Amino acid sequence: MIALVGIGANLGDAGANVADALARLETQPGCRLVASSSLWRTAPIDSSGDDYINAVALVDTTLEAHALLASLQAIETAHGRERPYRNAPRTLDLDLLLYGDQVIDTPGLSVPHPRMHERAFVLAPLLELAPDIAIPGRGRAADFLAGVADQAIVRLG
Ligand code: PH2
Ligand code: MG
Ligand code: MG
Repeated sequence: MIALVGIGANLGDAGANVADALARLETQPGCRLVASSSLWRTAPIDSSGDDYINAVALVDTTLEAHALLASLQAIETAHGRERPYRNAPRTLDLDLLLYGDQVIDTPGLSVPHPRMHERAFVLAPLLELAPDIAIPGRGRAADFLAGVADQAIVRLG
C-alpha cells in the first residue's frame, strides 16, 4: 500500500529531527521510503513557538493502517515527543495523511487526515511528490492550494 506521511517539528533542531524521521521511515519494518519532499519552513498554524520544518514522505508499506500509525508514533516517541496540550510545539510529529485511497474513521485514526486540505504545510510538500493526487471524499489536492495562499511557507530544498 502507498501511504503519505506528514512530518513536522518546531522544537530542538527541527530540521535534523525531520531528516532523522525520514531516515527512520526507511528502516522501519514493513516500510520502504519511496520519495520525500523538500523541507519547508512554515509559520505555526493553530499552534505556537518557532516556525516549523515540514515535509511529506511517500512510503510503500505492508503494514495495515493502524500498525503503520503505531510505527509512526514509535518514531515520535524516540524523539521524546510530549503532548502537554493540543497542538503544543513538538520535537517531531508524524501524521498518516493518506493510506491508498482508503477512508478510515476510528477513534484513534482518521484518514484522510481531516485538516490536510486546509494546511499549506501539508499541501505544498504533498503536491511536490504527487501533483495529481486526490484526497478521498474531497477532490484534487491541488484545488485546495488557492485557499491556503495566506499561510506563510518557504521551500528550503
Ligand atoms: N502541526 C500542527 C498544528 N500546526 N503548523 C505548522 N506550520 N506545521 C505543523 O506541522 C503543524 C502546525 C498539528 O500537528
Ligand atoms: Mg500534526
Ligand atoms: Mg500528529
